[in-house]
Amino acid sequence: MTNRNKTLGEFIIETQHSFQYSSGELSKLIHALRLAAKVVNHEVNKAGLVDILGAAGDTNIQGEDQQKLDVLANEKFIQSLTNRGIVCGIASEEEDHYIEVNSQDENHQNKYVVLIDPLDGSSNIDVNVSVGTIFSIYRRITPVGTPVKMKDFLQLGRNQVAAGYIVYGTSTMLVYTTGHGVNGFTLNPAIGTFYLSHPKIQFPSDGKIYSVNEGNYIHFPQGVKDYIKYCQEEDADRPYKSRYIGSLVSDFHRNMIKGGIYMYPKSSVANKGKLRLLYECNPMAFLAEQAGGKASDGESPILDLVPTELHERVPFFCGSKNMVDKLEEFVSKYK
Ligand code: AHM
Ligand code: MG
Repeated sequence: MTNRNKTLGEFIIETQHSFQYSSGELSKLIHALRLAAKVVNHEVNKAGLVDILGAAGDTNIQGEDQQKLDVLANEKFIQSLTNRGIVCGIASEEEDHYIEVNSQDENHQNKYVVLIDPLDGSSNIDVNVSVGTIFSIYRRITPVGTPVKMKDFLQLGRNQVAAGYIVYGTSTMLVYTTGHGVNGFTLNPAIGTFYLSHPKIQFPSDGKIYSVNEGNYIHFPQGVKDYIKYCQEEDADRPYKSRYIGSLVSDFHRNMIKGGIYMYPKSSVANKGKLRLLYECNPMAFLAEQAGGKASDGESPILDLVPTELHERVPFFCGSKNMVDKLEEFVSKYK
């Protein structure tokens, strides 16, 4: 059997030994995410057929309308993760507070916390544009068997033991890392199996795509404006192409395959940008670094930022290493 047709299940078993804690629990956790991904994929794919589109009527903690599929994806991932006795806590973009798992059971040995954005880019759902799920996994730092605490979630991105995303696109892919490179698996919908389709993904060190919501240009810091102008200037390999789906997972995925930079800067109307550090930026930054790319808040590596709250936002620049270096060079001129 070649790498090309290895299933995700086989891959998880084969690579389990390379994980430093190697008790099999992380593997079970990835299995749980894989299962929920298939269920959510099924729901996303039939979104146009049944009456599950549109806002559910609630707003989440950031004051945004929740789409019904957000709620459903949130439920599915939480269910799948709590059923297996592996995680001690879950934080989700769709939940105001973190969820304690098994906190009543003093004998539980659950070591992992999961932070998740169950359906990112959900404003794209009702126009049939790709959405994604993003996940980030840490070992708890408080003692096993005790209720999970906020500090288990507010860890440095560098401490992540695994991270990944599912992109519900023209095909559905699960892409993840456990700190040994990045591998991508494509779902064969006919039989419901993920196959290793993109082994050892590498971010090209240079790229020709920049992804940013240019409608906000007027509000961006001058360094970012200058970098955007640089992207648009005529030179040997420029102007770059502008590609912005408005779905972080999809924009990131394309840039990682083709080479490019994704930007969500701070602005004069949002002084920390939009994206959430813990369950959007950190997992993407871990994947980017593992694939040879780079992620920064404009000055410092995302993975070195000290989180202070569950839903905090941070400016985010992520992609091909040389492009992010260049962006930082422009930003540093206005320090
Ligand atoms: P969400 O978590 O509410 O879906 O917001 C995150 C999304 C990203 O996927 C995307 O890159 C970005 O928001 C787009 O924001 P904007 O419409 O402001 O460009
Ligand atoms: Mg999101």
